Formats: sequence, C-alpha cells, structure tokens
Amino acid sequence: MSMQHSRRDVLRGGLAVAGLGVLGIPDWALPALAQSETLVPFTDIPENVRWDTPPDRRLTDLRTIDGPFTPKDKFATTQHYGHPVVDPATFKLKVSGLVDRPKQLSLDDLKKIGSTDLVAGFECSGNRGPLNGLCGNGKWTGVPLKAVLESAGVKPAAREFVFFGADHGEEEVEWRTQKFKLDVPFGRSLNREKAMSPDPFLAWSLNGEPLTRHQGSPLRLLVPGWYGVSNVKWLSQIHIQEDAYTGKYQSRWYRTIRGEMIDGEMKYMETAVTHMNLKSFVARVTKDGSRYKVLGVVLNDGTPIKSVDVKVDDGPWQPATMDPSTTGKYSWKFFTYAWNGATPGEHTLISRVTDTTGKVQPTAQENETKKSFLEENSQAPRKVMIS
Ligand SMILES: Nc1nc2c(c(=O)[nH]1)N[C@H]1C(S)=C(S)[C@@H](COP(=O)(O)O)O[C@H]1N2
Ligand SMILES: [Mo]
Repeated sequence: MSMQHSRRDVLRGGLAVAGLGVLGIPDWALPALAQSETLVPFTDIPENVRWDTPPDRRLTDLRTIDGPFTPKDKFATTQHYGHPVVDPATFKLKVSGLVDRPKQLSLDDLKKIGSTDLVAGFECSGNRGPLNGLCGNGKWTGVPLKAVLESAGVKPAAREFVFFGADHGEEEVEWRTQKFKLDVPFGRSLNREKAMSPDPFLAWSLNGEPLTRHQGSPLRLLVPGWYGVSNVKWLSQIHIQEDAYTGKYQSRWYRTIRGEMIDGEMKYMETAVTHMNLKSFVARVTKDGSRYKVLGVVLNDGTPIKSVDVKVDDGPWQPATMDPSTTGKYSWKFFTYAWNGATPGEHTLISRVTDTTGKVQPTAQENETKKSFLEENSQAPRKVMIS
C-alpha cells in the first residue's frame, strides 16, 4: 500500500468535512490521517473477515476513522429480520395503551413536538475483538421520547413501555413443554423510570441526513449509553402497559449469563443487556516517518472517563491522551498514544480505560465467569507488524 493510497483509502467515503462545519470542530482535532501518515498492518485480522454482507450486516473498519462521526455508509449495521420498507411520507408512529390521548404521529407531528440534536455512539452487545467493528458514533436529530410521551399523557398505572419495530418474523415460541409457531414483532421495552427520563430519544436523522433503511428509516429509538439492541429501528409503535414485556429480543436473546461472587458464594446471574460496560479498544496504528501513533476508542454508559492506558508487549502501562474531537456525555471517545521506540517485528498492544468512579476495564481473566459472549468488554489485545 503506497502512502497516497493508504491516505485515500482512509478518507474514501469519509464525510468528516460535512460534520466539521456543523459542529465547528477545528481541523487539527480530527483524527484523520496526516498527509505523510501510513497505516501499520494488523496481523490479527481473520482471513475470512466479511466487512460487508449486503444487505444485512456491515462492520465498521475502525482503521478508516476520520472524524468523530461515523458516516452513514460506514456505520455498522445488524438486525434480526432484514430491512422492512416504511414510507416516510405516510408513516405514523402509534402511541397506544395506558395513555390519556392515544396518538398516530407523522414525522411532521413529531418535529412539531420538538427537534434537537444528540451526539451518541453505541456498540452491538455482540461487539468484540479483535475487530470490534459493530459500533459507531453519530450526531442524531430527533425529539426526546419524554416529550412525545407527555403529549400523550401517561397514566399513573403505566409501568412498561414497549417499542415495536415494523419488522417481524415467524418464531417458535417455547413455553414450558409447548411450542407455538407465531409471527412476532421485534420488540424491546423500557421501564417507566427509564422511558420518562430525559435521555431516550426518537431520531429521524443521522449526521444531518434522513436515516437510511439500514439505520431504521424513518424513525428509531436511541437509548444513549445502552447497547445497540435497545435502539429499535423502523419504530412503528409504543405500547404502554403495566406488565413486564418478556419477548424474545427482550428476555431471551439479549441476556448475559455470568457467575458473581455474592457473600463468598458463586451465584449464576442471568441479567438483561442494558447499559454499556466500560470498554476501550485499539482502532489503528499509524506511522509518520519514524513516529508511531495508536488511535483507540472508548465506549461506556456516559460515566465520565478518568484515563486510558496503553501497554506494548510486556511493558508497563503508559498513559494515553484523550482526543479533544470527541466530547459529550454519550459520544464515543478517542484516545491517542505516541508509541516511541517501536522496533521491527510483531507487537501486541492493549488498552485499559478507567472511569471517574474508579471502575477499571476488566481483564479477560476477570471476565472469565461470564459464560455468554454478549457484553464483552475485556481488555483486548491487537497485534501489529513493524517493518
Ligand atoms: N427493529 C429492529 N431494531 C433493531 C434491531 C432489529 O433486529 N430490529 N436490532 C438491534 C440491534 S441488535 C442492534 S446492535 C442495533 C443495530 O443498529 P445499526 O444497524 O444502526 O448499527 O439495532 C437494534 N435495533
Ligand atoms: Mo446488537
């Protein structure tokens, strides 16, 4: 790969410039490659990696990060029942159940309730190393969920807020010894406290453009600080009820099975996938003359970050620097690390983030009692080759 090519590859499809004007972030703050910078190859990328499996799934190649916001054509995407087609012109969001005024809201109706921006990143709860490509960060435009719920008037008995996508599929639903073949919707729920909090958001645009079909056009839910599965795409209905919703994607597929020591006794807990666990990972390594630089990503539930450290091979932990282009409670955050004295050969890089409550990203060993692979936030090694 020549220098020119690597730079062009990294910038190709990048819309950092479009995002730039909007937020007024100065050039110097953007982690795009400098003219003379080249990528240092990773040696741990699986041979059979499929970055793009149209139309359903796409991984983000983190080496191509060129600004705080992930362009729409690079944003990772995944879902369970393919992409339904919803016409934005005739679209209506239904609000039903325990409300004083049931609603059928067009996009224009929603925009009249309010229109504001939210910077939020998320990862799929299945995101993991070495590639960690099921994530992204965007500037979303939409309306806080709370405002929409308030316009409908939530009744005191309301406890559970169920969000249905327009997508659905036939499932064998097991109950005790019985199995029912049913056509079920993609559904997720939030309890009253979360649903009525200021954070959850109904978004119709990403980085200043209408959502694409991939991203859930025309409307999706975003629960900032939570794993991707909460962010119901093609949102068609909010149904408000008393009883807890235990649909497949709420209670069965998206749970974590983990052993926890409680009062000296190991208890196997099965918990719902909700807020993102504290996590950092190395995204790329670049070379500029004889200088090497590591760029990495931090994702968590919005708790402020204290520090990130990077370790090369068996060396000591060294402090990394937080990048000023990624601020905002729910934004992903970039860190950089100047790797001095890199020697030819293969090396292992690993990062570790600490938040302001003192929580430290766990080691793989500390995460060993977690049996299911979702919520994988262990310190993850990357291997690079210095020539
Ligand atoms: N309607 C609907 N919404 C959905 C899903 C789905 O299958 N159907 N998948 C969820 C999961 S598991 C993830 S990780 C995110 C992915 O969002 P993205 O494609 O914008 O990255 O969407 C979530 N929202
Ligand atoms: Mo996911």
